[in-house]
Order: sequence, then C-alpha cells, then structure tokens
Amino acid sequence: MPAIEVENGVVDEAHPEIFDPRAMPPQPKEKKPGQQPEHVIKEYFEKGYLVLPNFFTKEEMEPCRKTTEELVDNLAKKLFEAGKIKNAYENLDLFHRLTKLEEEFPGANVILHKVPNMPMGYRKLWANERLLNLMEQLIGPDIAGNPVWNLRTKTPQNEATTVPWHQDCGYLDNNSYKMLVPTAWVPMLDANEGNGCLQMAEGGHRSGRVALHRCCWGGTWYVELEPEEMKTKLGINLDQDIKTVPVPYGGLVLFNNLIPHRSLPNMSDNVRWSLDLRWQRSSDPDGLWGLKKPVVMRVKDKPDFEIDWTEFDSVDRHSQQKKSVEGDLETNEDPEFDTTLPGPWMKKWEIVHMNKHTDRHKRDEAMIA
Ligand SMILES: O=C(O)CCC(=O)C(=O)O
Ligand SMILES: [Fe+2]
Repeated sequence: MPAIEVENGVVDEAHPEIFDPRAMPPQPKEKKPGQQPEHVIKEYFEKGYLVLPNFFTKEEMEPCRKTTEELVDNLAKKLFEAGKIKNAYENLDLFHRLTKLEEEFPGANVILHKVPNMPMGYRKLWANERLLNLMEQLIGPDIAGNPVWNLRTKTPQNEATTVPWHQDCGYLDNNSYKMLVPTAWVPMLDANEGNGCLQMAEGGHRSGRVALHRCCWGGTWYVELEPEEMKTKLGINLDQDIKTVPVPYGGLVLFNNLIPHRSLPNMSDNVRWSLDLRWQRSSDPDGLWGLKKPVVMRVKDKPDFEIDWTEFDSVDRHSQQKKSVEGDLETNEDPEFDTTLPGPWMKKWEIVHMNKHTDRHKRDEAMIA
C-alpha cells in the first residue's frame, strides 16, 4: 500500500446538532434490558458523557479479565522465547505481571496495546445484548462496531499509556466530525484518580467543533489539545468543567467523539486495564481513512441478525495505519516486537515534536521532497 493522502485536521466547520440533545433518537416506549430512562440518555447528549457505575455482571466481566490474562501470558512467552526477557513472571497476577515485563522490555505494553485480532472475550462484551440495546438509545437501530477499539495496558507511572487531552476526532478522519461515534470505556478493575481514570471536559462537545491538536506528545504517538485551545475554541471553563470520572469494576463511561478527555497518570501499583469500544450508525463511513470497515452488529427489524466477523478479522488495523503513513517500506525490524505506533492522524496535525513514532514517516517525506 502506498502512503495515503491525509486531509488537514483544521476545518472551519461546526456540527453541534450531531452531538447535542438534538441528536437524541426517538426513545423506545418499552425499555429493553440495559436501556436507561430518557433523562439519563439526555444527560449523555447534554454533558457529552455519562457514567453507569453498575452495568455489567461479574459473569460478563470475568471473561474479559481471563482474555487479558491470556494475552499477557502469550506476550510473556513470546518475549521469553525470543530472548528479550530473562523471566516470564508466571507467578504474578493480571495486575502486576505486565509491569515486570515492561521493566525488562520497555514497550511490552505498547505491543499488547496493538493486539491485531479482537479476542472472543472482548468481542462478547462489544456485542453484548444489553450494551447494544443501550446503543440503540444513542444512535438508533442500525448499529455497527467502529473499527477503532483499544486495550489500554496502563502500567504504573508510564508515559506511553497516559493519554493527554484530546477529542477522539483528533485521531479519526474528517468524516468523523459529522458522525456520532459513542465510546464505552470499560475498566477491568475499579478505576479512580489514583490509578489513572479519565477526566472529561463536560459540555466540550457543545460547540460542535474540533479544535487544533498537535503531534506528538513526549515520546508517544498521541496528539495533544492544549487547555488554552479548549477554552478559546470550545468554550470550556477550565475551573468548572473538568470532571474526574472514577468508575467501579462492572461500570462504564460513555462519551462521544467530540468531548475533550484525557487519562490521569497511574500512581498505583496495579496495571489499570480498560477497553474502549466504539459504535456508529451502519450508514456512516469508517472514520478511519477507509482502512478498516465497521462490523454490522444490529439491523433494524431483523432481530435474528447474526454478526459476521470474517472481514473484520481479516484486517489488522495497526498494520494498516502504519502502512498508510509509511507505505510499504522494507525494514529490518521484527514486526512482532515493534513498539512504535504510527498512524494517519500524524499527518493531519502539525508535527511539533518528533520521536520514534513519527521519525520514519517524517524521514520518508524528507526523502521524497
Ligand atoms: O484509557 C485511556 O487512558 C484513554 C482512553 C481514551 O482516550 C479513549 O478511550 O478514547
Ligand atoms: Fe480518547
């Protein structure tokens, strides 16, 4: 694949009606399991986010933890067999093992964050019946899973997993400025201020605008939205609107793709595991430069519809993202242990700071020029 053209992220457009209470679909008269009272759904559109502290049962969440344990175990074995680490730390639990792997092989958490295929344990949660019923209340009955989902491997005091202020549109293509992409952020333990839960800029979606982001933050692949820009461009009151959003195990945070948010540093001894899962209307584009199609999850008036994962499974988003900025460059690096995470968002914003994630495509551009 040759490197793709990427439109500049700065546009003089505002689409508040796609994200604010005007976007709320007609609400069902009879509630299905998982569906919330109308005033709660309204809060999502008014504030831009919503916390549901008790949503999943233990039976629904445990497979997620189990899946994560397996992913860590696979990674440990792979690193050990390749001679990259001296100890696979088999005796440590889910909340401590990755920290040790990360100590011995910095970037282990990034490799895990880029897991190419969505394991069954996560898939079940993403397509959970009650969660999709809830999605119907946000985007209506034709629902697809948006290809951007993430496992957050937030080891203690780690730069690469501490996400600075951003609007999710900052990482998506410009079509995403005109489509509602709800996210459910689901922690695998109680998430709080101490272990790096989220902060939201309440109401930061109400202008309908995407503000200026810059790339890349510190030694990471993240874009950054400066607080001053949040204030002037998005009308956020920095003293009043910033909310810290703890959420217990079994709960979730719902938000939209325009609200500025960040995650706090993890000052605890535990790995703060979470999943972020996204949906969209099936009729909307992927929001990801055409790199990976959404997976249809629900079709109006077809209660027996079954999800076909074949196409979704066949595309590794992270390798597509990398190729889309770097092209098919030959490298000597072993893709299995590649700890960089380049993607098209790096071409959408001004690069004010280069690091290992940006280096190669910038170098390539210099070569072309
Ligand atoms: O989990 C985090 O640290 C960041 C989450 C985030 O930005 C998102 O889910 O969009
Ligand atoms: Fe985000």
